[in-house]
Amino acid sequence: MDDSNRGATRESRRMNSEYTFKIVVGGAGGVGKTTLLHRFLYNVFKTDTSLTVGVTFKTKEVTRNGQKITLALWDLGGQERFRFLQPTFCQGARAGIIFFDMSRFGTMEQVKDWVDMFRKHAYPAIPIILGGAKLDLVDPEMLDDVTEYAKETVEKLGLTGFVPTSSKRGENVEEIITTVVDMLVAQAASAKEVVVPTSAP
Ligand SMILES: Nc1nc2c(ncn2[C@@H]2O[C@H](COP(=O)(O)OP(=O)(O)OP(=O)(O)O)[C@@H](O)[C@H]2O)c(=O)[nH]1
Ligand SMILES: [Mg+2]
Repeated sequence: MDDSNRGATRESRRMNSEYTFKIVVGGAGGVGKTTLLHRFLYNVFKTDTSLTVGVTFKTKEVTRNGQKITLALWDLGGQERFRFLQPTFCQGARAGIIFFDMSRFGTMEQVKDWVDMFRKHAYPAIPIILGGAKLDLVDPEMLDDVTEYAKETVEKLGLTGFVPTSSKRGENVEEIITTVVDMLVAQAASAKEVVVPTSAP
């Protein structure tokens, strides 16, 4: 376990959380990952983010259905030059969110590389949500096409779903994270229910 993971676990114990989930957030440079996480954490649309050098890491406690959950959110820098570092940070992740910029179609091209990296370095069946960023910048005439394209990508790459978001308007920011959290809680709860048969005497 690396230092930040240890930190998250300590934090989780201190806050008496039932679960700690590490979530990795990827996607091409400048698509809006840091801005979305900032909006989620502080409910502020920050316009002066600088590019993420390597990775940043934040924890937040959330309550879902009366359960306290500690989220360890890993914001991976999207610039190509940091790509060689990212596999290390994927280790131990329970879920991933990969963003593309809905106003820059080209950023979708990198989604597959991020999917491959999460599957290889976190675990093969890691649930991954495709996040569409900057919904507020999409030309309304293009919205149907972008949505269609995103849904096709979800299908083609076997992802869990697509959530369009706008950090500027605050649209679906909370929802994209809670979708992941609820999925992980359900997964963890069903794992707990598995009864291991005792061997016959
Ligand atoms: N209009 C609009 N601009 C946004 C939105 N989200 C992010 N931006 C802008 O997009 C730019 C890049 O955002 P970042 O959050 O730094 O992008 P990033 O994905 O973290 O980039 P890297 O750290 O280089 O990987 C910033 O100028 C943001 O203000 C949004 O929802 N709407
Ligand atoms: Mg960033």
